Amino acid sequence: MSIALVAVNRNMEPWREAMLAIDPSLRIEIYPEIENPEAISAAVLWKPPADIFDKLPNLQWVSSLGAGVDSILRLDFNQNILLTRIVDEELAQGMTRTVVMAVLAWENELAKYLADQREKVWQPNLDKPKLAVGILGLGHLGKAAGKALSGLGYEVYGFSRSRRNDDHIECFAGENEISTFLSKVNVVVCLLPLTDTTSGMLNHMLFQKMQAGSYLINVARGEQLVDEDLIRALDEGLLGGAYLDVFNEEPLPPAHDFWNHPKITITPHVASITNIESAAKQIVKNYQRLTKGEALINQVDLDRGY
Ligand code: NDP
Ligand code: OXD
Repeated sequence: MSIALVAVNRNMEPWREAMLAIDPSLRIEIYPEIENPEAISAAVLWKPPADIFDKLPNLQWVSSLGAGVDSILRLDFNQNILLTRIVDEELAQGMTRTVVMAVLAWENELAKYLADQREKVWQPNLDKPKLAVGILGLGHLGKAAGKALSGLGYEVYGFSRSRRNDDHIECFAGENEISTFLSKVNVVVCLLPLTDTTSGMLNHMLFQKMQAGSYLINVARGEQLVDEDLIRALDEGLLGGAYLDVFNEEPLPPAHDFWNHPKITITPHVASITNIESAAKQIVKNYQRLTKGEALINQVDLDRGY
């Protein structure tokens, strides 16, 4: 039995080394140089090619290389294959720091002061907004970000599919409560998994339910945002600004309107980067469990899609 590492345009050699450092007996091959595809029973995938499941016909288990599994489930995924993802403190800490950075930059008008500095302009705004932050998605990452923001003294609200309880976050759940949730906040952070339900969820109708001039932070998936609706909402003043780390098309095409929009801040899908060493530990542990016939950790519910 061998493991395939499949992440096109990514150097997977450090992943192989990290996994072999934990268990030198593993047989690991890096796609597309797979000697015997029939012998591959497990694969670590990131944005896999569309025909990957035809090329590796005997997979028993697939792990995402990150937290999201949307790029795997959008393919013709055989429901008999076990699917796991990375759930990791380092990933949560990285995401928390990015979300905190985006909230602090908005609160402190960093973009305005950077522009003022370039013009040597001294123009303090002494009316800082009082921020109430709403987090869409109270999973591993959303909860961690919410806790940190609450620790910094922000009011924090959260929205999830099923009801959650949290010491730091006032929790809302389900379609009936989304309007109330949105009415309470002036910053919305998207940390939802991409599923059929969340695709296109960040749209004009949702923006209308937020307080006028709210800030949108999307660090989840680009497909959750309707690009034209964001431009419209910013131009109408419905939203005050947006921080975007993820995009419908990545890399963001040079001609896209987001690049030059004065109210949009862009980073290239780097909100939180999977730590190779800690992810390798989980992957090797799961592989060992698979070979012993034990239940895997961080398994994805294929019916829910996350
Ligand atoms: P989890 O699966 O732990 O949490 C998902 C949360 O979203 C849960 O609270 C879930 O509700 C909620 N949710 C799912 N569907 C809905 C819905 N339709 N309506 C309301 N709430 C919903 O995910 P993680 O926190 O680990 O990760 C979230 C996403 O972040 C990943 O899927 C990935 O796309 C993205 N990500 C982005 C990175 C980047 O660098 N930009 C890095 C890492 C991740 P419930 O609690 O009821 O199940
Ligand atoms: C992830 C990501 O899902 O990096 O882990 O986007």
